[in-house]
Amino acid sequence: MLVLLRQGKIAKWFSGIGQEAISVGTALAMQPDEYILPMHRNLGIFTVREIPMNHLFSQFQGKPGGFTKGRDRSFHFGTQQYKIIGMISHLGPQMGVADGIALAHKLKKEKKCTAVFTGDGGTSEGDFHESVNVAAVWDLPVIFIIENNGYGLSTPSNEQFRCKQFIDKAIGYGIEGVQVDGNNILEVYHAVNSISNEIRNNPKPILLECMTFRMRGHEEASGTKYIPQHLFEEWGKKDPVKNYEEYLLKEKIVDAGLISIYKDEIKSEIEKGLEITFAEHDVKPDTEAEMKDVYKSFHFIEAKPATEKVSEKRMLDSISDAMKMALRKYPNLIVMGQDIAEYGGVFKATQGFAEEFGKERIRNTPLCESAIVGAGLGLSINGYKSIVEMQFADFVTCGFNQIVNNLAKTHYRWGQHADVVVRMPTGAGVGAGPFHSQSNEAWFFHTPGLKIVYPAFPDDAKGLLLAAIEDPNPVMYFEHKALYRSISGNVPDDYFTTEIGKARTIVSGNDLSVITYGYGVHWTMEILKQHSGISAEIIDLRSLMPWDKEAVAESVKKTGKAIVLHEDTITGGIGGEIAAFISENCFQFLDAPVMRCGSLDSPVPMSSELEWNFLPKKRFEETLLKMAAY
Ligand SMILES: Cc1ncc(C[n+]2csc(CCOP(=O)(O)OP(=O)(O)O)c2C)c(N)n1
Repeated sequence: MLVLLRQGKIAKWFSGIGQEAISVGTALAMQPDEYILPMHRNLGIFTVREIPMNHLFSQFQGKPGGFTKGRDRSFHFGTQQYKIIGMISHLGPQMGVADGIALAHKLKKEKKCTAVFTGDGGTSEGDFHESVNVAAVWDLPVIFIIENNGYGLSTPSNEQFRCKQFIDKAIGYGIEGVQVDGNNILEVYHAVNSISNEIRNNPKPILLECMTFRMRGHEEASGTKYIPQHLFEEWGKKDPVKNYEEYLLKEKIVDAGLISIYKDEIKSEIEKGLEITFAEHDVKPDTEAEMKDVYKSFHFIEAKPATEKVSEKRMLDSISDAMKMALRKYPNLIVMGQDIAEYGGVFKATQGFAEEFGKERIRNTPLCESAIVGAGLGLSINGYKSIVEMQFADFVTCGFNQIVNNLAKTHYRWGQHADVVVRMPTGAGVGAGPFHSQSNEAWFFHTPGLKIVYPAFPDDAKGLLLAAIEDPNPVMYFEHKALYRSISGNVPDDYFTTEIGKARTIVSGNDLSVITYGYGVHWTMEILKQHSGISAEIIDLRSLMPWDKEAVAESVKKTGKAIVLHEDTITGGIGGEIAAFISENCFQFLDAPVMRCGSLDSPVPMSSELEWNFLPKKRFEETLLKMAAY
């Protein structure tokens, strides 16, 4: 590996020299069909699971025969075939994913253990705390393996954490911690073997601390100058490979001849693998294929209501109804969120769910967004669907990384879909101030790999939520808190789906088009009632990603004028994208400049006067009149 790296034949490699016993011992002790979630130093996981060398080399060199078709580097890939779920660069998120995988095993009553790795540096991330805590509370059969090698990049342990050893942290989580000499493969093997045997039958997490040392730099370019030389000498004597070889010789289990045969065999395996990879052509960019893999392909088939029966429902009841129907339809659907079980959620969207579906499926979570969104991905990897309720859309910030880097990118990177719907009670107009009122759909709009829906009416709320749950891709589902109980409408009683990506014309008109969504639709309807002389066409986008370009273009071509209205702050809002699209594609049909209307570029204020000054409703009326008169 070192030679290849120096020759520029592999893109990046993080050496595990000195730490091999941990990867190899763990992978040998785990059953071959149990998931392992490794880190950047765990080459041994991949080789013990017998991934052909050429696949690994093609991955490292970004060739088509790798696991990511040249899209991601080194060990940043997963493979269901070998039950290895690779990392994203952010390190800690792996642990929440492991929780989800283990939860799926537990729900399926499979006696399986999951192993996840972190470095000692990675334990400083919030994800470590959240994930270990969730695993502890939910009794998940996960081994959290900490490779304590004394450094996180260049930062020594005493600048990284104050605890003496990590097993002490286990006490704080109410779980067991085991410490082993990570340079002794037999110790690692026996520890993982006995822990996994125990937790397969008696599910619970265990923290396994492996004491070790990194014999090379963080990565090859960064060197090791910051590490005192004597440490290399001391740990060099404990080299796990050399010591084990000597032990096997001493015990007469192998002799020099056998060792040399093994080494030749391995060398030839490596060389053959390299030859195949070197002969392989480079990836050829194909834009269509690149875009196709951003999402898992999914053929939407509209489900029509079986009967014509309808009931008047509030928005909130409709959302609740959709979730109930989905829970009945999909036995593998799990709902997770804070206070959603007996309490029914802060908005009562899951009232009565725990009684009907049980607390295994309607899961109260600890107060942690990142580990739970990660667990959603883990559930998806292991055969489940999930809905994750953010208590308020604002709190998604704490699960942001898992959404934009894990849920959104996994399918593009290595073909694993993330079958997760994140429910986002959003929006202002409820006097709740800057942290319970934000419109943050634009954060996700800019992240390839996510779908976004945002219904404005109870029937769409049901049809779109059911479509989102059917869709195997990650969907951000925005539901406006102010509309929960203020808007009612007839909703089909039966199961039905509404296609994601299709706008709805609320009112037809000829003078101008108002393109909007969410609360904006209701503001527009209300204001237009006061201006009956203006024939405006209201387009409710309903879906923001993908959004219905055809419907927008068709309307603008007819009316020649477009206002884009949203509740979100104006700068960097979705309206900018829509306005740009109209300008680029409908310019010759326009009789006026495209106008945008959004909230002030300030945080959302609390007091009603300030809040309605912040929101664009009043300014929209002015814009409407200006546009009509243009
Ligand atoms: C969230 C995040 N911050 C910073 C980095 C940059 N980084 C990569 S590895 C690393 C140190 C990791 O240390 P440790 O977890 O102890 O693992 P080791 O490299 O020692 O095996 C850092 C800071 C990152 N990858 N992710």
